[in-house]
Amino acid sequence: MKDLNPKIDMNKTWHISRREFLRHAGLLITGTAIASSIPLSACRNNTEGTETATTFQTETLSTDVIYSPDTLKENRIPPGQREVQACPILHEGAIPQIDHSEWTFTISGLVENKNALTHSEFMALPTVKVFSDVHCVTGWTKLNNLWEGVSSREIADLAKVKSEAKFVIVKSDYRKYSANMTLEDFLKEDVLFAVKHDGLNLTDAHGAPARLVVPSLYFWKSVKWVTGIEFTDRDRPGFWEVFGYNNHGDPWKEERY
Ligand SMILES: Nc1nc2c(c(=O)[nH]1)N[C@H]1C(S)=C(S)[C@@H](COP(=O)(O)O)O[C@H]1N2
Ligand SMILES: [Mo]
Repeated sequence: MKDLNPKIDMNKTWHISRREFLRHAGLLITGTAIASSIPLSACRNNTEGTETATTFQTETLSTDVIYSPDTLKENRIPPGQREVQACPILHEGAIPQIDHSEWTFTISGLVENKNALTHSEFMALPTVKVFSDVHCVTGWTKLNNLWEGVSSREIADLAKVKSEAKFVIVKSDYRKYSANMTLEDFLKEDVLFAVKHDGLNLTDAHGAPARLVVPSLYFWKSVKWVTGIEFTDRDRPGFWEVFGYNNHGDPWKEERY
């Protein structure tokens, strides 16, 4: 059985070694297939320097914000999780260099409107704001995130999803990352393709130009550097699900591996 409780330092000097990352993956892979570099990071450590992100608290939010239901719970820390203040950066491989003029968002599968939106077309779509918590399967929880971007429902409306579709695969062409979920989970009100976090544009490290955010599931489902979505009638495991992660990933039920 895999180690469900990696001994990761959850202090502010949060750091995960390559070995721990591999343990996180429940894998023993050699070579360069999986690299990790997860430095201590505020959410903004690599931008212009003068910007400081606001830490939003529930009571400071305006009325146009969608509250992820879990943020209204009295206990917001799921079992086996620990709250961190830092803003960890976690992914396999290197941060892709994305030229926004080349980036597209592809809508495919069981839809009436197959589409490939350019960056400016995507950015012109109506946006929503969502306030959510984030739970990584490695054990860290980051509360109070304010996301802004295009809701999953907006994308589904644009796509005109056929009735046979029951699942989605959200993809990043960069290093072929993907995550699967039911259409029902995807269409929850608090799911969005975020382009901003805490009031500022997403950084490259956190998935710019757009990342999925699915607050009700472990954060591995929240694909960074997203490049498209496929609607399907058959479920197909994504990047980590292939390696034995739980197919669903509900943090409150500890559906980890
Ligand atoms: N494209 C891509 N998206 C990804 C990942 C990845 O490796 N590649 N890792 C996932 C995991 S395991 C986590 S915890 C979050 C981390 O997001 P953050 O770096 O913004 O904290 O991104 C998720 N999305
Ligand atoms: Mo994660």
